[in-house]
Amino acid sequence: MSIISRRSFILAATAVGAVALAGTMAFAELPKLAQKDTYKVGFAQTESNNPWRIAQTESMKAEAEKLGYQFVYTDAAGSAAKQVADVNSMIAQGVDIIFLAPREEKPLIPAVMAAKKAGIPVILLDRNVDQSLAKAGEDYVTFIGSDFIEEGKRVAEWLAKNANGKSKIIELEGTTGSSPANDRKKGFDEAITAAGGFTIVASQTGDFARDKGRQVAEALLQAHPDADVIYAHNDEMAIGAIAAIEAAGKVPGKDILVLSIDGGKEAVQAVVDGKINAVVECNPRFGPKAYETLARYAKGDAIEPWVINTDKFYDPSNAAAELANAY
Ligand code: GZL
Repeated sequence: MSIISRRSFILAATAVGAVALAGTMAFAELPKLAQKDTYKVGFAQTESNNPWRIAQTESMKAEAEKLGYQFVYTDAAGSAAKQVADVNSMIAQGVDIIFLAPREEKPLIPAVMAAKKAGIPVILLDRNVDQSLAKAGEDYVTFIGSDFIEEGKRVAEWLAKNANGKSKIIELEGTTGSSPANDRKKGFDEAITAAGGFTIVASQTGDFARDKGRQVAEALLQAHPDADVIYAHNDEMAIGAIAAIEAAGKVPGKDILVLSIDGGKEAVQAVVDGKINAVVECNPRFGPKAYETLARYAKGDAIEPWVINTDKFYDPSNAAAELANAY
């Protein structure tokens, strides 16, 4: 090989190497967000099967409109696979940023990575992804949401203080594989076990849905007639369980304690009425904090890996006074 052709070969090889490295580096970098007067934002919702999710969507939409942002919305109707496709469609539409409420922790990883590869930053809302597969600050900007382990723990701590001898627990779990279901179970089960004197006689998913919650509660009450506590991972299933308890000829809140998480108006009213004994709030109004985090990120602020939402607590001591503020 002549000197000239050898030299040009080395230059060419170096250039190819640099491009490949740059390409790899680009995938390793968290996409940035330019500071602009307006944005085209995507919100990939998991489903609209209950008041909580509807309130979350309304908050995200209303705040975007207030800011004059273009709002691209999709509803996965309860399918993680469709939610991945929804994110891919937002990428194709060239949104500036994607807000994603991942239905389950693992199946939405490809969506997070596809957005990153396309140079579009993702902010996770309300539900998280599996931390062994994707990381805040590397693969997505941050997770904005409640501490679900703490929510489950707070329910258990209230029960340990107020059970008055009741001890046989039926647990109605949220959507299988979702971070709120996983962590509300972990937080409650660990704390109630540590308290001693309680038994979880059955634990089954009601998919965060009212009617499924009612059906599962009916079946489990028949299988466990000695059950005297129902812990539901959300209000919808707790309200379904109330119907099941009454169908069994028992008094909810008295014969069988009912504990819940979310704190929607209907559940807080049920606390006032004595049918639910205590509820940990999980506020769905994400809009203000979501777009405030967008603005901070665009400005170049370092965003904490978890922007934590604080949750209120409702029981007979404050439910009537707090009812007007519930979502
Ligand atoms: C919690 C959220 C849960 C609510 C349910 O952040 O993901 O999903 O607790 C909703 O009501 O379906």
